[in-house]
Amino acid sequence: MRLLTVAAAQMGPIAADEGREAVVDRLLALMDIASERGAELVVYPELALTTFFPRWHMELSEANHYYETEMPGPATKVLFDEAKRLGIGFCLGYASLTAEGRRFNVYHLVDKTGETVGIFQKVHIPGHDEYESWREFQHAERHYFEPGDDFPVWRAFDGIVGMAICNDRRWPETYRVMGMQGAELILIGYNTPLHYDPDPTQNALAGFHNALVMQSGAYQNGAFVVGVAKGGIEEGVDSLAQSMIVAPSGQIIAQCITTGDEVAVATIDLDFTKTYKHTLFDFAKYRVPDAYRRITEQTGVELPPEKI
Ligand code: CDT
Repeated sequence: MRLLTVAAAQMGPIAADEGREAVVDRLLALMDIASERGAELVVYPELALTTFFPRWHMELSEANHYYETEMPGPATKVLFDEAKRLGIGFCLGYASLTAEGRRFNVYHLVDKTGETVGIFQKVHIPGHDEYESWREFQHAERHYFEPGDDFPVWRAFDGIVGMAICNDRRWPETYRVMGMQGAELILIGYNTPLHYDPDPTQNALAGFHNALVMQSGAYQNGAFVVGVAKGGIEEGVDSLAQSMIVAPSGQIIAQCITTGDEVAVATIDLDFTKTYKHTLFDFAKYRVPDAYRRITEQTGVELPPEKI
């Protein structure tokens, strides 16, 4: 058995004027609760240090204060210090502005000794680039972030760990690319508004779709998935909560029940991944790459919109 106690540290809303120090205090409180409950890894949401600023369209130069230029920085060092003191790892989502002026939506994994394991850059950037006046609120992630181009995995926490951010979780390739590298534990943070302007018929299905994709991704790749929300009504926009820990069986084994700051904990056995990786989803034995290639070649054309 390779037992690991993991915590989904869900956050409620972060107000636009809530300073980094106040937010970090909340992260520390969640970390302490997780640690008291035996967690060795605490997983925070996407963009966990600020409000979800892509709901507003502004000049990039006006948005700079939402980005981190160093990690740890002056406000976040205490999080690294406390985690090291407690001997707990963590995964933190934030907006990153690099020295070269590049902007990414990242997930940063830190081990129990306070050392960085890896930094993942969100690949599937949803929403739009230009201001769109017809929307109730903006989702201008494509204005604020460039996409990453990889789903790496890392050996950490005695297992093989991968990361994804929010919209990435809706795409089967996200899990499969990591699954092909043996991922046993996939960490996912999200901010999912409950109102989707391009097609409001999807609004009522937000919770269903959230569970659907993470449970399928876990099951079809024999991996544990930890999905962590920033939920509740933030600056007037209601977002999905329902953070969850999913087993390779596809079953939800822990889930948050509020829309605020809350910790859901589960002790998982990373060896349980073999139950699926070595049977139904034995990739080496059952995948048919030649067929997939042929099908992709045949269907890999872009359909004009009227035919979709
Ligand atoms: N943060 C994020 O990626 N949210 C998206 C909203 C999609 S609608 C633009 C999500 O997939 O949940």
